[in-house]
Amino acid sequence: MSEVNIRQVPNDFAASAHVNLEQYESMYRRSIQDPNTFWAEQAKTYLDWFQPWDSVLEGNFEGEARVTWFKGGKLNVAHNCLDRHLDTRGDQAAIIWEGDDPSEDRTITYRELHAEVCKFANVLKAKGVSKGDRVSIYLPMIPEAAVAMLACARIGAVHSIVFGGFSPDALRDRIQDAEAKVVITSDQSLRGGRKVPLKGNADKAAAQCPSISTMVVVKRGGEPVEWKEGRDVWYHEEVAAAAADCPAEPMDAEDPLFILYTSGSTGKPKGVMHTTGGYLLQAAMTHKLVFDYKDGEVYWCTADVGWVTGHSYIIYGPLANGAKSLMFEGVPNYPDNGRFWQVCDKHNVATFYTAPTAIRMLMGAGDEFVTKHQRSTLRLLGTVGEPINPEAWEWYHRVVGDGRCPIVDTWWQTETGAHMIVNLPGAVDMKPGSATKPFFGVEPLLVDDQGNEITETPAEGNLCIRNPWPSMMRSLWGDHKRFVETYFKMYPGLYFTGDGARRDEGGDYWITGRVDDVLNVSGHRLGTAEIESALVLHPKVAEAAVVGYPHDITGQGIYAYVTLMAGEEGDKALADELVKLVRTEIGPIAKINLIQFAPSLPKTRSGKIMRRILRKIAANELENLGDTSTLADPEVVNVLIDNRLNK
Ligand code: 6R9
Repeated sequence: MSEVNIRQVPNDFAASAHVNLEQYESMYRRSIQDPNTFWAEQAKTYLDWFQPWDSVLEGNFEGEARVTWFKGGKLNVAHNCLDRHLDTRGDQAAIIWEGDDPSEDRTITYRELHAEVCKFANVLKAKGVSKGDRVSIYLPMIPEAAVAMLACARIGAVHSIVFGGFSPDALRDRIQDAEAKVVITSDQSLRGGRKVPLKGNADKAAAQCPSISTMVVVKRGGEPVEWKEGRDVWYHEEVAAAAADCPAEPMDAEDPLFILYTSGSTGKPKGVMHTTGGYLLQAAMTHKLVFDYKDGEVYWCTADVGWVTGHSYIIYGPLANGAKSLMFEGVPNYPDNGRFWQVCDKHNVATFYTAPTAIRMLMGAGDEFVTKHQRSTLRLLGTVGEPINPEAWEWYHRVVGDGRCPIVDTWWQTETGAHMIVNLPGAVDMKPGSATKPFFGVEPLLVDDQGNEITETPAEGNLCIRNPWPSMMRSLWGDHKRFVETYFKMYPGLYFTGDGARRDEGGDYWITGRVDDVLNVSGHRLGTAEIESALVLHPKVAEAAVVGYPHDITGQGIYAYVTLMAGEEGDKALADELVKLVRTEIGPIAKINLIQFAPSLPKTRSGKIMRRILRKIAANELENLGDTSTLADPEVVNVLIDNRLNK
């Protein structure tokens, strides 16, 4: 890997960028040497405070890893994203919404969004929601999702968005864990011309959620839905009757803003909890500097608000900066594979931010879908969600960006809240496939399996972060013990990311992917344990082990090894049933690609499944299976190899 292909940001771009190399280096140095002064300055620059804080950073990653930023400071996220812009840009677009159907779009100004948020905040209050209460949001990519988030923030309620592609059971688990009072959904969702019955799913979930007293339903698809009198209300009716005046609740910087469930290596999904001040600061600052956002530009992040990328980079970061944020309801290949670029031309998009899986899919569809559109307003491209392979990077750069737009590769996580390692454009050269250098205040390091820091360079190891940063999660909802155990036990005193990384000769970081039992399929995180739990629900299944294997489009595919109960036969029909079962339990995003029925699984003498071997067989990498001598029955491996499915 020594001949790294270094690419420079074009001079004219660099000349007008918010941050150049010299500034990056001196600011980075200050952010590490004197974080309190550095972040206090940023907090005053980027946010509006009702009352100043008592202390900037308190706490560290030792012991219980209790960390606070700007404690005692009072602010409100909705005020920062809406009210403070009204005088200067009240009539400017806040959200430019593009529907699934290319003939449908809507522009919502800051003034309009502010009014709608105030009204809906009053609706929530009238339904008994007050500061600290949880509200679940299960909506498609429609403006009401932004309204719901900001209305919660305005009154201090904690939102928990559940991606619309999750099943009723997954929604139920998340509502129950958060003990939400209200769930906000829509009659249907519309994606790629297809309707999904979201309200029907929410009904199934809510039937098992005694905490839910109200279901607010947005009309989107227009088809009839079941109605539970006394619980269900229409969004449009409630909002029409609500007052447009609702003061923004002064929140402590450390009051919770949202919970977002994400997959971990074990057990049920974790409710990652973010708070108010530090989160908004780093979301706003990275949005401005990483995307080199200039006032008046149209900025487009294609993520869904059900993921952290949608939270930080469709809603909170851009709106805190008074940006024009494009929100897209549809999919990249509807009505055809040119949709992204057609939308870029239609709305004069300057910044475009998407995931490698979408880039690879569109690359496979052919250049003509891109080149038939102008893309002349594009200035910067971004990528997130998984490592981008250099081939996809080159195509994105050359074909989509006409070789003229820099690409920012942004590494971060649900847990980190905002960008952590990224090539700041105008300051840092690009290296296809590398996220390169830490953002301000972030100290990455590599640690070996024994927990020793690897100080030499180049090197490869487990990626950790040394000190707290403002937008880090503060806890797992209702389970601080699990928070400590998951992130701070493995390497005491450090935050463990779960990712592996390489540091090259130049000191730049290359994320190599998860080193734990978390899969990354199309940029979506899925725990192998969740999928295994779903598989063993089937009466014929005795045991299951799930691993990822390299997949051209989705990055990773899902490979399941299934052992059946004695006397049962594995055939195509049963495999199909199991694929369906997992889809029903978790949702369409958990699509198993390959199921291998196995008489038994390779285990150590203590009964631990040797996933390392299963991963190699699934990847069809048979040369280097490693040491199998500790297996209880080494012969099992040969049977698995003979019957492997990815040849
Ligand atoms: C923002 C987001 C986090 C995991 C993370 C890593 C992978 C994200 C990446 C990347 C390489 C990048 N990941 N961005 N890997 N390069 N630029 O995706 O959050 O859904 O929590 O996933 O995604 O493995 O640990 P989340």
